[in-house]
Amino acid sequence: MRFSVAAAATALVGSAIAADHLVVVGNGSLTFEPNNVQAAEGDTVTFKFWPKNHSVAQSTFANPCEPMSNGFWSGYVPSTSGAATETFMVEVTNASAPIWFYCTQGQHCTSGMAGAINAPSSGNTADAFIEAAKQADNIAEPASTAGTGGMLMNGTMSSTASGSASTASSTGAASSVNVNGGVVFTGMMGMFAYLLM
Ligand SMILES: *[C@@H]1O[C@H](CO)[C@@H](O)[C@H](O)[C@H]1NC(C)=O
Ligand SMILES: *[C@@H]1O[C@H](CO)[C@@H](O)[C@H](O)[C@H]1NC(C)=O
Ligand SMILES: *[C@@H]1O[C@H](CO)[C@@H](O)[C@H](O)[C@H]1NC(C)=O
Ligand SMILES: *[C@@H]1O[C@H](CO)[C@@H](O)[C@H](O)[C@H]1NC(C)=O
Ligand SMILES: [Cu+2]
Repeated sequence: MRFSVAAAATALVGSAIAADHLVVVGNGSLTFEPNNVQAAEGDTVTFKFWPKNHSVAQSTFANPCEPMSNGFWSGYVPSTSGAATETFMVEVTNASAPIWFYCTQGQHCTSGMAGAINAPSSGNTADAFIEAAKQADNIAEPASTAGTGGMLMNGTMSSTASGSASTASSTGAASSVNVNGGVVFTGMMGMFAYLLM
């Protein structure tokens, strides 16, 4: 456990200048806003869910509405009014590698509910990806557990909590974190221990 705590402390220091980028999910339309987040390495992206019952899953440019193997998955985050208290955060570990994602609910993906992190401005652009999503013949949802590859949080993060929360990696570890005055790490220490082995 001592190594785990050291790793957590290092991550805290390292993430002090990392930015968090908000993605508004389904606020009155079947969209992610913005639909192409520009994020630096170490930055986090937080998805916030408006009604009705959306999700975000990582896919590939080639298959926009199907889960990428070992990709992230929020699970469904329903809301009846305004943003759900539950949010999903992923960390960008390589700013040169575009990350593609979509909503797995019903026909949302083929309605264009898809987006990207660091999509290039030519070639495989975010617009081209969304157009491809609209043409997709197949929509599938991940078989993985809600929270895979990121952190599900329930509540508003305080400024002191944001640094530690951004230590979530998108390597497939499922974490559930309750931010309620403080941060409760669930599975995080195990994840650090794993990374150090
Ligand atoms: C949600 O949509 C409403 C209506 O367009 C807009 O006024 C509001 O600013 C949006 N909220 C966010 C967080 O984008
Ligand atoms: C959200 O959608 C999923 C998948 O369609 C469904 O299983 C779940 O029951 C829905 N949740 C609510 C609260 O509607
Ligand atoms: C980052 O992504 C780019 C583009 O996919 C890849 O060429 C590069 O090897 C990746 N870097 C690391 C450290 O994984
Ligand atoms: C989030 O927290 C609230 C208040 O503690 C609780 O009522 C709700 O069930 C929680 N939601 C989830 C998805 O854990
Ligand atoms: Cu949706």
